[in-house]
Amino acid sequence: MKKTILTSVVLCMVLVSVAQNPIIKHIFTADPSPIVYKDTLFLYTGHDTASVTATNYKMPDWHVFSTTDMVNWKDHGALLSPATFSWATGDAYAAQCIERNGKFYWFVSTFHKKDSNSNGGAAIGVAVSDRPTGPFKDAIGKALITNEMTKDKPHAWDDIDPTVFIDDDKQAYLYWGNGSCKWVKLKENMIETEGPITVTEVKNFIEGPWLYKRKGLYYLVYAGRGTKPEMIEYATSNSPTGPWNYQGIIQENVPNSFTTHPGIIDYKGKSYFFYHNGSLPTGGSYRRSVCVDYMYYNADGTIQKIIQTVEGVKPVSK
Ligand code: FUB
Repeated sequence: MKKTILTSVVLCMVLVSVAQNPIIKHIFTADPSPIVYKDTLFLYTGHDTASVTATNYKMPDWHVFSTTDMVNWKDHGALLSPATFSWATGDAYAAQCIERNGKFYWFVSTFHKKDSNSNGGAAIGVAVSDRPTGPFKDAIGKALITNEMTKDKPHAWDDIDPTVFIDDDKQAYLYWGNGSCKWVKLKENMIETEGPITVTEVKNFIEGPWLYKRKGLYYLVYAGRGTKPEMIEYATSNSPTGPWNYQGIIQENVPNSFTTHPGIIDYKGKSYFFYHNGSLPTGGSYRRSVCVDYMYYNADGTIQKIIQTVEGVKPVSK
């Protein structure tokens, strides 16, 4: 009898220790955005707090987590919320933080109050800090992108989901959008746009773009096929401004969530794909959880299908 109990306890411990996904289990998290700074991987996420029966998002703030071994995650807390932006109201949608010249710029999507600068709707703001874990303050004092700046889509939430990329020539690009993909150059100060906003053709694009470069090729990875639960698809280009050549689906639907959202990073010699699903107990489309799995490239630069696992990734040395 004693032996059976001991065996069960050991088995449970083994199962718990191999089940890394979702990587954050004490709160519901969404829209992952990783960066590496000084040997530490920092993960910026949204925070779902909707009730089990809710039919829409309730996202009060953005959180920061960090790891040095890919399996132990430190929660630095809710380091930013729409309340930081005097012009903002409503939910803390997808965001991405990026470092430039020792400062950390956290580009966020939230919603604009009705005031002299905007008639409301989704908007993109920027918070800045000297450290990856804050304190963060509004970098501009107004929104960087308002609903009025893009006219191609009639719905009020088309200006969400910022992704920022700095090219080798130091030019920064902001991509974003829901229903259509838009981009604009950023000045070196990262808080002003430069030149016109362009709407670019990206097959099956719905939302959640993630822009990066690998071995001279530009990648635009995004949530697509929004009429069904979302999948992650991607396109490549020889230029950060396109044209974008559609390459296919890399992640099928995720368990128990209508949306999914890519965040991609290389860390300590491996490529990682962050996303969210609804797999925690009582989880769902408005109670999502961030996961991570390996990402592999073929020799020609195409991305292999992401294999979603409960095990997640293995520890790397600190
Ligand atoms: O989390 C709110 C919204 O759901 C995000 O902005 C989208 O990318 C989708 O994940």
